[in-house]
Amino acid sequence: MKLMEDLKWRGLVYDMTAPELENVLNAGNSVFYLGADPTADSLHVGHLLAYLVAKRLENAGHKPILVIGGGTGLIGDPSFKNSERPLLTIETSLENAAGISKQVRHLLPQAAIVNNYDWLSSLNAIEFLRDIGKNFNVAYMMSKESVKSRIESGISFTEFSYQIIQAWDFEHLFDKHACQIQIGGQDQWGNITSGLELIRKVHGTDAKAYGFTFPLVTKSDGTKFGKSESGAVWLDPLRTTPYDFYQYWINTADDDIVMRLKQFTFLSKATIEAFAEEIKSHPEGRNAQKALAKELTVLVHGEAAWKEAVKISEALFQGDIETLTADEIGLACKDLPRFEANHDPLLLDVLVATGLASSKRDARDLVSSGAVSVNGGKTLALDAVVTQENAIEGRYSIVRKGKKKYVLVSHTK
Ligand code: 629
Repeated sequence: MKLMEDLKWRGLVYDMTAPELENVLNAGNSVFYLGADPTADSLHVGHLLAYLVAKRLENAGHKPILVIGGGTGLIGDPSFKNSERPLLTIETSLENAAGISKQVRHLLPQAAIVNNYDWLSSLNAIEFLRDIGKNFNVAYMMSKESVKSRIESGISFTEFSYQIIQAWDFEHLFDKHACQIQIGGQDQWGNITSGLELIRKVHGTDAKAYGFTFPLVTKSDGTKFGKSESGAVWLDPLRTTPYDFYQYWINTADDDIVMRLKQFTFLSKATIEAFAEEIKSHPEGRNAQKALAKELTVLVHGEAAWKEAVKISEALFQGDIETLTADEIGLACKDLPRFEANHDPLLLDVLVATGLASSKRDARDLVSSGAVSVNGGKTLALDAVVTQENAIEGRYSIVRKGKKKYVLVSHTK
């Protein structure tokens, strides 16, 4: 399948600045670029789609330049934002840039990665206003959909100038690296077209340069993509554990799963169409979700992290978490009722305190009827103590009522 046909089938084409870009993309030998501002020290799953589109272009023979916006991050992109961005310090912007460069390198190991601080930081005010600013009409800048609402509600000259700075990046890459195409999400249309405006002013109206945008990722229930109860889903394993990352994708709604497989995986059309059938006939197997979670967890965190996430998920599902290591239990059980024990507690007290038993009397009945186990072993003694000595790696004990109800005793002595 040709690149454009594949991108369309995957729902990854929002807009293009010229119809001939289809042929340029299908030909597969152009230089293109994608930028990201270092507003945090990690990318999140919202960014991931953009880098996957870049990878698709790369796979089709195009050469990516990935711009890390160490310079633009100091200005703040106002596109579709309803308030002014807080200014980053230079240190934070460059530190964050280093963090996301590493992630980007991991996603596209072959790509050229550049930081626009390297060329933007030496630009002086006179050059900026004479060589670049002179090419922009203020009415043109104000008419952009991406800043329109802010013209009324308030925008600093700093953020208003952002589109010119991003435009200069494009012109710089066009001029110095023969970069003809900029890609970005639909929110980037205004900045991308400003770049084309500048390229045409500087290099003439025949200059061959193009913009390509992909759509925002949406969810069928109307909630925001890329957010879990605990906030954004990050690529950094210290911010979002690989297990939680895996869980995020596993929890994709049946209504969204086919679209998500198209956008976020490199699985073939035939494979995805088979999943589309399966989700209709056997949704309970959640095989499509498992495939999506596998592809992305392996891509971002590697094979071993994916295996561990699967192991934890299965242990929770089958109810044998006693088979996990202490670290895995820590990951798997962070949403379980937890009893923090700084001394060895009485089993009955654990049952009552965590709500597994409604009263001390209920707790006694449960224990003497054999419904309670500690770390997989049945406990009938009413004076049983949950000891650190017998805990898994000295850290956790699993107290279970029946098959599926359990709490975690965390030994903190
Ligand atoms: C300098 C900076 C450039 C070109 C682009 C940029 C960054 C751009 C931006 N992008 C978003 C970001 O950094 O703000 N001004 O968070 C984000 N992007 C990926 C997609 C996007 C976009 O990183 O383009 O649409 C999200 O899907 O919002 O010379």
